[in-house]
Amino acid sequence: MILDPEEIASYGRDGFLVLADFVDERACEHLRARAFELVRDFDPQGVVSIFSTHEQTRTSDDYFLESGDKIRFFFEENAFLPDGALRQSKERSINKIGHALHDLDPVFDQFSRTPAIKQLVSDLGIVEPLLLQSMYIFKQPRIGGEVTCHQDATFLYTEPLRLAGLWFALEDASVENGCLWAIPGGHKLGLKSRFRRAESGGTRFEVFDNTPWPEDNLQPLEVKQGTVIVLDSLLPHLSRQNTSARSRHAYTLHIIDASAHYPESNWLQRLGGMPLRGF
Ligand SMILES: O=C(O)CCC(=O)C(=O)O
Repeated sequence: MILDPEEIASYGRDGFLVLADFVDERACEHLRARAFELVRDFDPQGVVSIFSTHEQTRTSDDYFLESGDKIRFFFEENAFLPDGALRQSKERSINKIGHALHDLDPVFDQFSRTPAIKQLVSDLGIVEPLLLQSMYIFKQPRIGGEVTCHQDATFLYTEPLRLAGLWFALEDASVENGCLWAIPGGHKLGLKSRFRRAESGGTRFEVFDNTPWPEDNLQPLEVKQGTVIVLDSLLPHLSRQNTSARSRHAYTLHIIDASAHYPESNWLQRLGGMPLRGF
């Protein structure tokens, strides 16, 4: 076991767990260097045109909805000028890379499938783990956009709920550069909505409870490089805009249990047939 009984109890109580020094500095820097290489080799031309055509909603929806078994690059909302050109370099414009880095890139595969992560996920009660989704989040200096309060189960729903989120700090994260914030105990409030594929194409939210989050109870999770934050699938969490001059790189991994049903209505699907894998 990696988690002791006290940590398991606090995870049950708060809905999150902060484990400092889970990943060593070398591994964090190796992943950062690999992300920089992926961005260097990425030709934004095709994607910029997708986001700047008249059919913007449909084509950008498709680019997103087909990304479950691909490595795709998503821009910050304010990355484009009115004529569709990037305001600044692509290196400073990308919000995140997703969503199958862990299966398609050898460096991300190795980072995601260590014995320590395997044990952590087992300690969380996931018996037949499948690595569903990975994201490299840049939270760019000055323009890194906010992520509004949400539960991960809204986006990655299973029946019954068997989903764990792992958020790895690849750089120090503070209030200044847009760290995570969470509502301790908020995972007991129930699932508020599901983000699903719409029958008519695109996506829609199915809302079960539209009362506002008790955001007065939000707590900042300021952490050092190498920390992993474990998130219950129902935990409300967010990150604010990065207004500082420092980036805040993070890597996230979402793992489900093969024994739970994964609906075809979830936005994230592996349409190309590449199977999900465990550790
Ligand atoms: O890293 C962030 O800024 C937010 C990430 C997040 O909330 C998520 O991936 O669910």
